[in-house]
Amino acid sequence: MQGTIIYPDVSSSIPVDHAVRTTCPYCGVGCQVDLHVKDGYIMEVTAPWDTAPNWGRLCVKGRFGVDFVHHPSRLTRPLIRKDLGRKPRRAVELDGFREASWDEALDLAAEKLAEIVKAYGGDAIGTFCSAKATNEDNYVFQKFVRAVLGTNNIDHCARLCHAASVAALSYTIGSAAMSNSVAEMKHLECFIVTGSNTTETHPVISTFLREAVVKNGARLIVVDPREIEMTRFATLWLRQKPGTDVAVFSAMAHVIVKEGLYNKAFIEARTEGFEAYAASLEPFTPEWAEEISGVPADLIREAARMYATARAAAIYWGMGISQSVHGTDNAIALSNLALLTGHIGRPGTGLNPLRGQNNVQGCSDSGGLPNVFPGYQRVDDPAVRAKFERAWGVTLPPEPGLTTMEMVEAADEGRIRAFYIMGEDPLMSEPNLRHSRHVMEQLDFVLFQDIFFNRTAPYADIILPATSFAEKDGTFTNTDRRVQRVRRAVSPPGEARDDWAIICNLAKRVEAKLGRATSAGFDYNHPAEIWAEMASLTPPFQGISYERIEREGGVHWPCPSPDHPGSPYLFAESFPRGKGRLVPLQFRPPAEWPDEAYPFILSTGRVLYHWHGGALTRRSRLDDIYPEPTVEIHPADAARLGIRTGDRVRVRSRRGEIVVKARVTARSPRGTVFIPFHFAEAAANELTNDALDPTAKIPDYKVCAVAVEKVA
Ligand SMILES: Nc1nc2c(c(=O)[nH]1)N[C@H]1C(S)=C(S)[C@@H](COP(=O)(O)OP(=O)(O)OC[C@H]3O[C@@H](n4cnc5c(=O)[nH]c(N)nc54)[C@H](O)[C@@H]3O)O[C@H]1N2
Ligand SMILES: Nc1nc2c(c(=O)[nH]1)N[C@H]1C(S)=C(S)[C@@H](COP(=O)(O)OP(=O)(O)OC[C@H]3O[C@@H](n4cnc5c(=O)[nH]c(N)nc54)[C@H](O)[C@@H]3O)O[C@H]1N2
Ligand code: SF4
Ligand SMILES: [Mo]
Repeated sequence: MQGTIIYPDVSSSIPVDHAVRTTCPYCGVGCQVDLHVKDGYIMEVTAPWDTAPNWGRLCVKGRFGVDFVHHPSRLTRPLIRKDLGRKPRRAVELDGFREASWDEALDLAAEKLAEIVKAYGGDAIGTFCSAKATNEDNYVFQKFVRAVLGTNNIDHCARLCHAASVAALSYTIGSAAMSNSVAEMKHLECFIVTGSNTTETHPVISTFLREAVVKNGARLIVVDPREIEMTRFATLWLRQKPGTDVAVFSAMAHVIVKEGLYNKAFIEARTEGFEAYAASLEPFTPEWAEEISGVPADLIREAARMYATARAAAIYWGMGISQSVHGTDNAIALSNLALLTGHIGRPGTGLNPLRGQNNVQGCSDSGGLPNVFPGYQRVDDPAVRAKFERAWGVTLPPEPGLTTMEMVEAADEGRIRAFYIMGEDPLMSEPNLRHSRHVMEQLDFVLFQDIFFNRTAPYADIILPATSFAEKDGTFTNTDRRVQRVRRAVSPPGEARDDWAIICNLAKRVEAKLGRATSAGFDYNHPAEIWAEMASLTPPFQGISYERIEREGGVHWPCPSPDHPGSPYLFAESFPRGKGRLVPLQFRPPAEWPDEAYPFILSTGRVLYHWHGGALTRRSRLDDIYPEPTVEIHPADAARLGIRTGDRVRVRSRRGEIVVKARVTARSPRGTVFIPFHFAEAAANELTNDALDPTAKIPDYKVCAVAVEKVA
């Protein structure tokens, strides 16, 4: 992308200076890696063979993709916008900023934030914490936002990710974390993978899942519109039309009830609402579902029988389920299946939303959400709030704050005047970017903290350079709730500082400007002290300490005391809400559907070699392997439009347009085109729809209507 990394000239026979055990910074699998360092550079990445969760395995990103750490375009000094105060704010590139000292940048940032708090109250500030940063970074961030800025307006990319799974599982069982562990995967007997392109997005987990099929003869049911690699290992592949999951999974439930394949004992002991739920399934016949989804009725029957009659069966899912205006219903449909069959609470079963970012589980666990403190303790529960008020010595706001997309809306309406964005790239990751840009232009103040000048940085007023995972200590929590260490291996570039240290320094300055005594406490010498404070306030973490992680490699929460072994799988005896709720559903169509003007469905998602907005992977060797954006289009559609692989095509929606190269393939079904959202030069989110799921407030990234034409 911009410049190349120049490594020192060392012969491979020279031993490295040291190797440091840490956690991969990319996905939620949380692979353990050893960074081999020579002359301050990470020269090689290997995987220890003797530790969970990856047992020696790594994917291409973990092995070859961490070179972004040494990229010449890393942010190294604080930057201040030259035309500070000009409204509306323009997007400016790096030359629109000047370098500043830490003192100047932090003082100015504190002054701007304090001004807004004084004039409009803390709720006029919206904040975004980071699933790429550590638990400790995020704990301190939410403490600053709540205790000093005085608002609960804090959210992060989980909102654009598994928000619907969280809303659904919180409602049906009372906890949204993945119920079972990675270690169980290779022993699976039967499992459903739906809306998860596992080989590209959770590659190391996919190796264990495939091992279960290849070595143990496990039966795999893939439910996905796209011919992803997992379909090659599937016993059954249900290829539904995008956006029709409630129909397919409810029809499976219909078969299970009609054929008496449900688990009576489990339903009686552990669930509620069976009678009403069973009655609600009446219209969901497989034949009806075939008409809606295109999946043959007999295939739905076969899948229902295979899942229900297995001794143990698990469900794994990803964004195909969650990122929909009916995402909550989709995930409830999966929860209904598990509760109906009793496939939960034992090894090899469970409801398993595969978490995406390296620390998206941890960022939520650490309180990076508008409605909860660390450990999902509700901000509107007076007893909980009193506990945090005592611990932090402040009065805390009692109402839940706004979610990501609600903050964007509030900024549009002038209720929010400033954003503080740490380690996110909303101007690549939010839907309908034209609208997001318009909102950024209206704000009074944008504080931005990242390791790179990403595509959101041009809208910043002040840019604070942070350290990357390789330069800091802390913890990440992976998809199966395993808290693992992140360890400093190399020195930060220039004057970059750890996120938690930047926030502490800023917090003290804002407190001073607001004339409040420093009572909340932002004096830490090491992230271990931050973890200890968070654990002391968060019952499920109380048995986890840095010393213990050092000895055991990682600990699965909940772990309420030092002698507790940790919890690789959940819900053996009961659900956090007591009984599991079986919930009647209705099928509803997507928010936008193809018509004459926009005849194709656009589905967006990921490829193996790239990460989200590309801030990291496009500054890595991985970019040489997959250097440009493409649109996947079915051969029949391509032939009709005269499009061949390599042609440039224009893709238009009601919100914007982009030009990309065509890749003609039958991987996506006829009538659907697929575009990865990693490429700024053709950002898929120019096209996507910002209609939201009413409960989870997640946008529909998997279905919107577009027109496709060849560029002459
Ligand atoms: N290489 C790489 N890996 C990543 C990431 C990355 O950016 N790059 N990001 C990480 C993050 S944050 C996340 S959340 C995960 C996401 O991981 P995934 O959820 O696996 O990623 P997506 O590419 O969004 O793919 C979702 C799948 O949903 C399917 N799908 C589309 N429409 C529907 C539908 O209507 N119903 C169903 N059931 N399925 C549908 C698609 O065909 C695709 O197979 O990946 C993580 N891992
Ligand atoms: N069209 C479409 N859009 C989507 C999706 C989709 O499937 N389709 N998926 C959605 C999903 S599931 C997600 S999770 C979001 C992801 O959306 P984002 O979280 O906005 O995307 P990232 O590119 O991962 O942004 C991470 C930023 O953190 C920075 N960073 C990395 N490490 C550190 C650190 O240690 N400290 C700090 N301060 N910064 C750091 C990186 O440089 C980068 O700028 O995108 C969503 N958007
Ligand atoms: S599977 Fe995920 S955690 Fe493991 S190496 Fe690949 S990107 Fe990193
Ligand atoms: Mo995600």
